[in-house]
Parts: sequence; structure tokens; C-alpha cells
Amino acid sequence: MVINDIKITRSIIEEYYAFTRDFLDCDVVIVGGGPAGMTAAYYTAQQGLRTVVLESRLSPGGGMWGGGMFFNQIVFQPEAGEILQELGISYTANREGYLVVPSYRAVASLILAADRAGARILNGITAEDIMVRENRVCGVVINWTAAVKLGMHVDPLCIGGKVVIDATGHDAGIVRTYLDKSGGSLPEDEEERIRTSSMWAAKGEEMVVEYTRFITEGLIACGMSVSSLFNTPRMGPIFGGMLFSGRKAAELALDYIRKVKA
Ligand code: 48F
Repeated sequence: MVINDIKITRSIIEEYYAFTRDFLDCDVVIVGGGPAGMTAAYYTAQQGLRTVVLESRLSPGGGMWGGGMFFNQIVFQPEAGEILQELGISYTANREGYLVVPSYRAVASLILAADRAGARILNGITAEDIMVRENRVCGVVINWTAAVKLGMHVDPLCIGGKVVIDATGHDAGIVRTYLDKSGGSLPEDEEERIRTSSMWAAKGEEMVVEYTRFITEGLIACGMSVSSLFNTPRMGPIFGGMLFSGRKAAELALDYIRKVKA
């Protein structure tokens, strides 16, 4: 075969168009391709929901690449074994009683699991705003991360979704945009909160899952964004809570979409 430069270019453009076209108005838009967002994507796509993950960097994976202080091993509590198996992430149970996976394997397996389940992953794209109709979050405004970083005046595009999941990590950028623009506040909880972000892995892991929830109609927060919003204790380099939080966000999205459709 004689390699043809124009055909290569056309292949890229046509495939990208076909790849995104049917997902512009989808069921679930997940902002952030870290462990929480990718796990949520796996579970929503697995249930047949049209799912898009927007990741501002070129590589999804978020804070999972670096393990702990660049030692590239990811530690999970044994309870996460079931999710790891479902996601196809092979691990070693160590003598400390934890499950351990090299970070590159954890990230690569997560991406592959979400992809095989049918999620579309759009990298290099930043969600910079939200869409709201009748007090319901119904999509996000997007632009190339490069354009955002360079401060270029390029009008954005948008992606609609029945549910938007903020999996942006510490930034909690989507929820904070919603709160800024609506003048709203976080849902209050009757329960006493531990108002500290100091490291306490056991409590942090538990609370990040507990506080994974709808912030308003159509908008769920999961993963580290929950921790940042609700100021839960730092969990440090253990990742089971991110997977549990992502799975819970997917379950919430599924229930919500079923109710909207009913
Ligand atoms: O930070 P990140 O990994 O969040 P997570 O999935 O997991 C947290 C853990 O990695 C770790 C931890 C474990 O104990 O504490 O920190 O909750 O992934 C967030 C991803 O979202 C992307 C960002 O590049 C990262 O890959 N992101 C952030 N803001 C945007 C975004 C945005 N506005 N649009 C698109 N992507």
C-alpha cells in the first residue's frame, strides 16, 4: 500500500466526527477522567447509558499515575477487590493486607474498561461552564484545553447530558461554577461533619463515598471533588474510595435517568 498523507488526515477527521456525533446529546457527561470519573463511566456505559468522559489533559488517569509521592504503586483496601475484578484490574494482595497495582496498569485497565463498556473519552478538552434549563443542569460548555490555556478568544461548543458528573478532583470545577452562577449552596446534612481536611484515610475514604450525591437537579459530585466541597478528611494515597464513589455516582445517575424517562 502506498501511504497517502491526505487519506490519513481524512481518516482522522472523519473518524473523530463519527466518534463524537452521536454523543453530543447523551445520557451522562462525566467531567474528569481520573479514577472516580473513569469508574463512573464504566458503570454507566455498562448499563447502556450513552456516556462521554471529558478530560482536559491528554492522558486520562488524573492523580492515579503518581501512586504515593511518585512511588508508582496504587493501594486499595481489600473491599475494593470486587470492583477491581469487574474492571479487569489485576492486583496483588500484599502481606499488609492491601491490594496493590502498578499505577500504569491501574490507569490503563480503567481506560480500557470504560472504553470497552462503550464510553466515549474525549481528551484535551476542558469543560469550562455548565448549561442549565429550568433549574436543571443539562450539559457543559467545552473548549480545547490548549485554547483555554492560551487564553484564546475562541467560542466554545457544548455537550448535553441528562446527568453531569463532576469528577474534576480537587477543583470541583463544575459544582463550583454551578454554585457561583446560581448563588446556591451545598445541600446541608443533619449529620455532624468533621470539619477538617487533615489526613485520616479511614474516615476520608468512608465520607467521600457517603457524600457522593446530587448537588442539584442533573448534577452529581463524585471522587475528590466531593472531598474538596465537603471538606472531608484527606485520605492520602489509597484509592478504593474513588472507585466506590464513581460506582455510586453511576448508580445515582442510572436511577435519575430511569425516573426522568418513566
Ligand atoms: O484528580 P483526579 O484523579 O480526581 P479523582 O478521580 O481521584 C482523586 C485521586 O486521584 C487522588 C486521591 C486518591 O486518594 O486523593 O487525588 O476524584 O482526576 C480529575 C481529572 O479531572 C480532570 C483533571 O485533568 C484530572 O485528570 N479535570 C479537571 N477539571 C476539568 C477536567 C475540566 N474542567 N474539564 C475536563 N477535565
